[in-house]
Amino acid sequence: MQEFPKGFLWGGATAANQLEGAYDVDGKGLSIADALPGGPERFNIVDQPDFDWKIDPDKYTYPNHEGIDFYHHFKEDIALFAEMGFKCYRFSIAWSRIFPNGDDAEPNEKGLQFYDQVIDECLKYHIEPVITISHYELPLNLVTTYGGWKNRQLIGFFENYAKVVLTRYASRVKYWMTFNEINSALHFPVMSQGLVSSNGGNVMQNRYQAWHNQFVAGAKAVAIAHELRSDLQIGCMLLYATTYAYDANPVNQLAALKENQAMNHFCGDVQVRGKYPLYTESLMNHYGFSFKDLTVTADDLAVLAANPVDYIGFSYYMSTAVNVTDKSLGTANGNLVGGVKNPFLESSDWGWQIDPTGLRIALNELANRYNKPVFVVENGLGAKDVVAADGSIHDDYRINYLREHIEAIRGAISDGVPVMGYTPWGCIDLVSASTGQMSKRYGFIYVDLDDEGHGTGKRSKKDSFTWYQHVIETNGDTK
Ligand code: BGP
Repeated sequence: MQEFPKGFLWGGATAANQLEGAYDVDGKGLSIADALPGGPERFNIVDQPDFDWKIDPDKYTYPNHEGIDFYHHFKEDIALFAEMGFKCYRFSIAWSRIFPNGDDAEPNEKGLQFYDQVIDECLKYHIEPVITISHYELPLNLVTTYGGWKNRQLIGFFENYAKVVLTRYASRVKYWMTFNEINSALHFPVMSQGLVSSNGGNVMQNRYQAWHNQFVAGAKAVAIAHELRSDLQIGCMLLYATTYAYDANPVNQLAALKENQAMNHFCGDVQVRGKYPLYTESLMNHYGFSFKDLTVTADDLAVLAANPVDYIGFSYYMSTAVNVTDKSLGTANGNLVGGVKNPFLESSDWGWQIDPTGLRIALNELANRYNKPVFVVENGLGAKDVVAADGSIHDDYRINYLREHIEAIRGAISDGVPVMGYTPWGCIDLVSASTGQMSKRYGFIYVDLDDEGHGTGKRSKKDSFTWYQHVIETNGDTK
């Protein structure tokens, strides 16, 4: 049987805004995540023309404000990760802890000290930190005052922020990523770009302008990182949903190819190859504008060309299928990707189509497209867990999902794909990005909190905890 490489980075992944809590503690400013309502309201805001980002406790709940209070429990939580044998831990830095308003002249030392402690706690157990610089937590002021990422000024603010955190932590942290799921903005630009419909203009042009600014900002971070430490690895992070044509109808095949270009490949093509792909103009024309309509300088293009990322980090939860010829087919749900229901696949409670083979395909596609290492930095099953009377949590459905996906990674390795590691999402239960609530759980570690944030916050081990511990200990035995 194909073995996992020595030094394979087994671990888990989280994001600051979904677990830290302490949203206004020690000088932290507000971020987008702090102003997003929990529950069904969350997804509706993107199309509310008058959405104004005002925190309104009478109208909304804000589960991110407390999270799972990792801010005060990180030692206990990292000790549990260590007990599972984690080789790495992927987390993000909350930009608004470091620059509370995003445009501040000086960083907030207390915020920097918090991540000093988190990093040192990981290193104490020989856990390699893997840091996402920006994960759906843009400082709110950059949205309300500057209009989000479509404003070029954000390039400078981000560069400043990236320089501060990279300089502070680079000697202790080798693995980094720039923007979480940068391509998710195609469908939901709120969390990653700070854009809502009320920004006006051609909404798709806004998104592509915002992307351009993010590409340049990310490339500048890559330059800073490599200057600080030549062996530092800094990647992009893509939301990858393997996309099939529903059938052999060439019309559907072409539609699937276009969908792949728009969703799965565009951002990676720019960030990994350092230049815009050949299909750029056709893609933009489809949305009613031209590349010439964007503000892009010659210097921007030079920065992109000089600073491609080192590896491709990506999240993988599901696949999707495209059919433009038969309108009677039902839509498959997903938080950020749609498509039609694939009759060969089962779905999670939230309608996400479970497809381990799709992960093997994704790994082959990405590694061979770019000829660079790939890192599965998110994967997992969101499910409702039940605590038995004796306190145990039997999450065999999660174990089955993860086992099949790890076996798919093994398959990809046997196909010749250089896979750096695997960090399942939400290794400890945390607030869901799409629902803003707790009951959609991913963790190996259960956290006693409900959708209203009520509960003891106590951590307990699910069955998957011991199972994953064995996987890591044996470097890949999933039995
Ligand atoms: C990705 C995000 C994560 C995470 C995950 C699961 O899109 O990068 O932040 O939350 O999906 O999604 P959800 O929490 O909506 O189930």
